[in-house]
Amino acid sequence: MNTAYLSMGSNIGNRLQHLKQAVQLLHEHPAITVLDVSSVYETEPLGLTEQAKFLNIAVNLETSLEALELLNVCQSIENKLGRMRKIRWGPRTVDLDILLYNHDVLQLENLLIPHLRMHERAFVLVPLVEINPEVKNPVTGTLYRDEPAMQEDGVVLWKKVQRVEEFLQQD
Ligand code: GSY
Repeated sequence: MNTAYLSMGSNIGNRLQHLKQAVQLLHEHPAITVLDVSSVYETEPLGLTEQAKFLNIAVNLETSLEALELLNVCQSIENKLGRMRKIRWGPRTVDLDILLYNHDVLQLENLLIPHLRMHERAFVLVPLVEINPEVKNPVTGTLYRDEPAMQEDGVVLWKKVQRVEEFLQQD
């Protein structure tokens, strides 16, 4: 069995609902068990700053899928929930990024693990470290909680979450 960490973000429409639907679809997949979901954080947009704030979460899951198969599942969830990839750095209904897959380092054409620049993004690190403070960069061995980006502003706790079921049931 493999373990993976995902980052999810939404800044269009009912942001919380989009994140919940994405987690629900992962949860329903026969080869995936969602183990943990972070609290929900409201975050300042990176890239195009003239856009709505994001809600971001991190998810820990267990899966029998290979990394590329998991990527396909993530992309089909993005498509199902109406993500459009028209504007680079632009607004999105929901974005699912694989951050870590076991302790693997993968450099495939369409998949980099660990996710490129994740260690520089507070909106990725803060939710990730909440669900596992011991998680390390598989390339450098550095604890993600020790990354300077953890101290950046622009990431505010929006809704406390303690269990996956609670997250999926909340309104
Ligand atoms: O990389 C994921 C999509 N995204 C985000 C995001 O999820 N959160 C914040 N705060 N800014 C972002 N810019 C992009 S692109």
